[in-house]
This record gives sequence, C-alpha cells and structure tokens, in this order.
Amino acid sequence: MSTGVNSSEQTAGGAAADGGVLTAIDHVGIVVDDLDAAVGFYEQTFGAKVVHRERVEKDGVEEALLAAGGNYVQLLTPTREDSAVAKWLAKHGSGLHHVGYRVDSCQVALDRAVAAGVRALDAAPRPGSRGTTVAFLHPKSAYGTLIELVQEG
Ligand code: V0V
Ligand code: CO
Repeated sequence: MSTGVNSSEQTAGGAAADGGVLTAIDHVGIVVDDLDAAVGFYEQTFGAKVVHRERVEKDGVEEALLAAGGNYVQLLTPTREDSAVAKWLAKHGSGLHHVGYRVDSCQVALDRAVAAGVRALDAAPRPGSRGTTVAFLHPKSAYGTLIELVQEG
C-alpha cells in the first residue's frame, strides 16, 4: 500500500518503497572562476556558511560546500587545465553545472539507471567529496543535465 510521497520507508534494496531511489536533492554544483569571490557572494548576500572545503584530485576541482537547509550549494573551481570543469568553464563561463541527487545506495541507483538505458560516466560508484560515494550520468542521456548520484558514506 502506498504510504505517500514523503514516506521514508525503504525496501531491502535501498529504494524508497513508494518514490523510487532519489531521496532528496543533495547539492547543486556551480562552477565558478573565482572560488573565494563566489563564497563571499553567498556569505554576504545570503549569510550562508561554508561547512566544508576540499580538493578532489580525481575530478580536478576545489570545492566549497555551503549549507542550504539540509542540502548544499557546491561551488567548484578547476585545479588543472585538463579537468572536466576547466573545459566546461572555458566553454560556458560560471554557472550551474550538475545536480547531485541523494540516494540510499549509489550502486542500486546506478544499476537501475544503466538498466533503463542511461549512459553512466562511472562504471562503478567511487569516492566523492566529504566522504560520499558518487556516480555520474551523462547529460546527453538525461535531458541535458549532468546527474550525480550521491550516497552518504
Ligand atoms: C558537457 N555537456 C554538458 C555538461 N558538460 N551538458 C550539461 N551539463 C554539463 N555539465 C555537454 C556539452 O555541451 C556537449 O554537448 C557534450 O555534453 C559533450 O561535452 P564536452 O564539452 O565535449 O565535454 P566532455 O564530453 O569531454 O565531458 C563532459 C562530461 C564530463 C559530462 C562527460 O564533464 C564528465 O565526465 N563529468 C563527470 C565528472 C565531473 O563533472 N566532475 C566535476 C564535479 P554538445 O555541444 O555536443 O551538444 S566533481 C563533484 O561534483 C564531486 C566530487 C562531488 O560532488 O562529490
Ligand atoms: Co557534485
């Protein structure tokens, strides 16, 4: 029986019993050319607080994570010229780059997306920032949005 869209009831496989595998928006990823200036903008304009900063070598990014309720704004700037975000920044300038959806199991969500015909950018879940486990899905198979599946821990 359906328990409503806000139910957190879960199946053994990690999927929400009634609402699929996406449990929340974890973060919006915004690529910027000047990380400190962008952090200053969020602090001064909204009183937002930086809760985490990290360099993620695999992705070639430096990140500042700001809290927005139980979700995050992830400001990203490239740390090397050959990184995905450096390429994107050169092409588009600063702007919204990806959406991170929270899932209970990155593996379950990834398997489900791949089974549905979506092109994965990561063959298997891998480390993201702040100790998360993540996998990316190609924007060309997801209505023009780069999707990141984010599992805590
Ligand atoms: C590229 N395209 C995008 C896009 N990036 N469309 C929507 N959103 C984006 N972010 C489009 C682009 O306009 C082209 O379309 C096409 O895809 C091919 O793009 P490209 O410029 O040739 O770039 P590629 O193919 O070399 O690389 C694009 C992908 C790459 C998405 C494959 O960025 C990637 O592997 N991303 C996953 C890793 C990542 O983004 N890491 C940074 C965040 P047209 O012009 O052909 O129509 S790290 C992070 O968030 C972490 C660690 C975390 O949260 O924990
Ligand atoms: Co992200």
